[in-house]
Amino acid sequence: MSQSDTLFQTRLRDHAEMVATCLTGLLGGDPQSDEIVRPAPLLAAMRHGVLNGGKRLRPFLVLESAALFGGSAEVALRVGAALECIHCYSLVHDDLPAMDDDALRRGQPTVHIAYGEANAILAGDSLLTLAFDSLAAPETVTEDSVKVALILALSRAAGLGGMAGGQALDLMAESEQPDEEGIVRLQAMKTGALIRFACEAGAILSKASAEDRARLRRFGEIIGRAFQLADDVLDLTADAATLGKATGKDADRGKATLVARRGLDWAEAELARLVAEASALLAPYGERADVLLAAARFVANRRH
Ligand code: GRG
Repeated sequence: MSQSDTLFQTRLRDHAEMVATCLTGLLGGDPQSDEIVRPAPLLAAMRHGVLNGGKRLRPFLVLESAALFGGSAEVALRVGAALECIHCYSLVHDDLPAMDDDALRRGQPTVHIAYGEANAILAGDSLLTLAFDSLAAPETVTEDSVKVALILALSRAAGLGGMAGGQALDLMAESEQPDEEGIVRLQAMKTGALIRFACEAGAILSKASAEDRARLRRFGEIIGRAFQLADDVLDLTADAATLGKATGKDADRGKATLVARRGLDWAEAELARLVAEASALLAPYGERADVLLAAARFVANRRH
């Protein structure tokens, strides 16, 4: 393992601890101003869906892309925690019987198994809202133009033309068999959009130049694509105990993935190509981008 890969592992672990502390604070029992009460079963379901491990990769990307441009780590942490709320909501809803119907997530019972379907739906709804609450809160970002840019970018990444829309296309793909372009597009929306936002957000909150922002956005698109490709490889090759969730679901549902169409050898070559593209993209930042590049390698090579 190279020095930057070791540094990446340490930072991923350290950042995850900070993110968990921040999320624990957001999910406290006391109502905030203008809230009336935080119902205990709903709060418990939300906490189960959020404070149950997870790599916290997306907040890591926010923190590290902000660090690249000298942005505030405190702000990046709160933006990353907001993003993690949306990621966790998507997992809670994705696991519901009407979607992927999963009983296991991060090695534990899914939220609807532990707290019932109604609480799981409401937990997802409340996490989505909490993310924007956290972004809008005065202690997260003080400058209005930055705050609005973050809220707009996250809305576009999470909603109709982003993650939720990608999930809809994914459900349609079970019966409509999209072509490769269609698969790439739906994956860029379903999985890629939040990862793209994670990388771009660091540039936004640091008030980086338009050129730097576009570069980080492209980096996010590339690693988002690598993330989904690696996930499809894992769905085909890993066992449920290693992953902490069910596997083989894509094939069971007749879902078209690029790996199923092109094969594992192609997928490995494509992952290497994406890492090389990411590396060329961040070359102008020199050593300062080493940890982000280690993140790209981690995403492409992850086996759990
Ligand atoms: C329900 C609106 C809605 C959207 C669901 C993200 C998503 C869209 C569905 C999840 C399906 C899935 C397993 C996609 C593969 C990529 C993915 C999001 C994997 C889980 O992310 P990790 O590995 O998980 O970052 P941890 O547990 O580390 O947070």
